[in-house]
Amino acid sequence: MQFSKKDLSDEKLTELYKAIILPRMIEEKMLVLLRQGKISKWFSGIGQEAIAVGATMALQPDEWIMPLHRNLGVFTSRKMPLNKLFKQWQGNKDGYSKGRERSFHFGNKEHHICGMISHLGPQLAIADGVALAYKLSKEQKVSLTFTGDGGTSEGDFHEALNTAAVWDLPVIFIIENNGYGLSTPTNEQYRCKSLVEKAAGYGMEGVQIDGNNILTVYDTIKGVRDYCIKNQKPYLIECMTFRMRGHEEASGIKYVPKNLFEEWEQKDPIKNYEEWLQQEKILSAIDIASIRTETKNYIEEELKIGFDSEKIVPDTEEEIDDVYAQRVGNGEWLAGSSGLSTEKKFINAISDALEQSLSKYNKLVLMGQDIAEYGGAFKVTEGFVEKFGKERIRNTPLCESAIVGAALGLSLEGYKSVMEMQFADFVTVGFNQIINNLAKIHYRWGQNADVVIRMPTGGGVGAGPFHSQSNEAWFVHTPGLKVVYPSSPEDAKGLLIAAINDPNPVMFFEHKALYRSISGQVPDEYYEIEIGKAKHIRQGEDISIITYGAGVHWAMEYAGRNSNVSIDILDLRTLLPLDYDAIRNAVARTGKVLVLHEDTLTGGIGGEIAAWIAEHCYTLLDAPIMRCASLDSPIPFSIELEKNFMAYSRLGETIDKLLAY
Ligand SMILES: Cc1ncc(C[n+]2csc(CCOP(=O)(O)OP(=O)(O)O)c2C)c(N)n1
Repeated sequence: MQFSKKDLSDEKLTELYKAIILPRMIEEKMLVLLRQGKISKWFSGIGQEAIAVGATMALQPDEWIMPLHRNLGVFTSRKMPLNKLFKQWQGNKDGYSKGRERSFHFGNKEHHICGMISHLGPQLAIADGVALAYKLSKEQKVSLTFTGDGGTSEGDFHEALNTAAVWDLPVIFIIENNGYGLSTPTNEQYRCKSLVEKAAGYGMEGVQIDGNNILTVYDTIKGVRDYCIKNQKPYLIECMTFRMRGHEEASGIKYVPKNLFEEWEQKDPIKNYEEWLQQEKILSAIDIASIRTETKNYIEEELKIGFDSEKIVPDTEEEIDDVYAQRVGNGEWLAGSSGLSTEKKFINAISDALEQSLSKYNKLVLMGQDIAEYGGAFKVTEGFVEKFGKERIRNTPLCESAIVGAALGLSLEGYKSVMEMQFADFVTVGFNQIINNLAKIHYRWGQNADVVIRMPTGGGVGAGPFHSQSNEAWFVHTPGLKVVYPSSPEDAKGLLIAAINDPNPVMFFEHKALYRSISGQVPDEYYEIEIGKAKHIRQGEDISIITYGAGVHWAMEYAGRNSNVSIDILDLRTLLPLDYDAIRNAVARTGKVLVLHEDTLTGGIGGEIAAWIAEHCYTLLDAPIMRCASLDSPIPFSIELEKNFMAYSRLGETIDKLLAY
């Protein structure tokens, strides 16, 4: 192995030595503890330390890194207290995730590390978002993210690299090519000669380097960092290395030919560097022995603290409380006071909320397909580019997953973002980021995801199975998200402003059929409507209809046409969290409840509401709880079939059934 000192001082070379032996010596200790049953699972990075350590040392300490499961060297080189890391690995309350996450699945804002989720791929686009924040704030910084050779096959790799290239983002993408993805060798993973060839396909520069040579890694990444900042461009680095142990300690290595271990043992990053330091007389054998003793003592001392901690006593209230970030100025919602209002269509109320929020927050970015000059598929953002510029009103490539990930990255740097899903249906290709990254991050390690995803949803427009679905129930089942679904222009504006103010990820459903068919008085000023508060919109005595979105208009229309029935209507407005007090009051008012929604019946939120009423309001009921929902089929294209599909077509008969009790 050839080492080149370049202009590095002996102190720097020694610092790098100390940094690279720390993760190795910790791991050697961990393997002993694993055998003793003191920790449960371990993914080894032995033999690959030069990459994590070299990369981290080449960056500034306040530049974000997105590491993976073999990158202990990132955590140690950022000087995280070892005792706290030990607590983390044991699932201790005083670790970085209060015992909620395993091994390296956590992050920490103070150390600018955004840990992975189990799914390989999604962390790449988070780096795009961080780099976008740096770019918008004109900071001289890069973000750096890791992937394995296996991870490069994920669609997220493609989306993240493409977005970084198109948006000219200063991101360093590092591939740790260690020969295997679990048991899959590289010849079953990709067909190009080397992974760095992929850089050209994205229109970015790339280089393949020896990932076992700490000086090569350090020097390359320092240079690449300068390049990315100066040119405002991403860069791909393929680091060649080898996984010297099993995928994880329990999974064995039978499938790896023995000679490969022998070959790579000769290229061990620590042994080689140590020998070179001695040859060059930078460190003597005595120096090395003393550094090793010092490191060993440090690990032992920290272990004593780390292993001397109490077992977790679950606190249910804390578990639930930590799912969401607290709203700033919690409890005080900004009510309008001027009394001035204008008649507006639903769609214009949405535009109003966005426009006023963009004026209020310099650090608010809008992202979506065709939202800039074109104004979006529904023209919600028409004219915004002229007012707020293309930096903040961002057209995105066709890559929902990367954009949701980038939104999370923006949030790490204190930005807010609103992403427009062109149609709510397309959320399926950004699903993983929403469900697993955005929704869970606050509970996992206390980081919030200040993101609103606008979801033009629903049918009645003859657009067929992939442009008309109601998919709100998918998200209601995911703790960590908020799900908002307004039915009137006034609510749409106030709720969207509140959603943008909320530090949590909010799925904001906008019914497409209401965009231009519904108008109402909308306050001119900037105001909020409380998230989680339903609205009692019609007083009645015979039955209570609990509904939201288009259902509110169906119920109102039916009540208007049938003056012989006294119908009480509750508009839920927010589906997660539900307003249980308002639901109870609605039940109490009539004793007969119908839950109405456009979403299909089975697994729809109506089932949840009905179950809650049965459990908590049984004595208030005079009839079974009824549900009226759309057919349990995909939503069809033909207008006749769509009408038949819709809950509305069975509303009258369901009400009659209920009244008959
Ligand atoms: C989306 C997804 N699919 C499958 C897995 C299971 N899995 C965990 S690690 C791994 C191999 C990863 O290989 P590579 O990206 O080369 O990284 P390495 O483990 O070699 O460092 C697999 C298949 C996963 N975590 N995420």
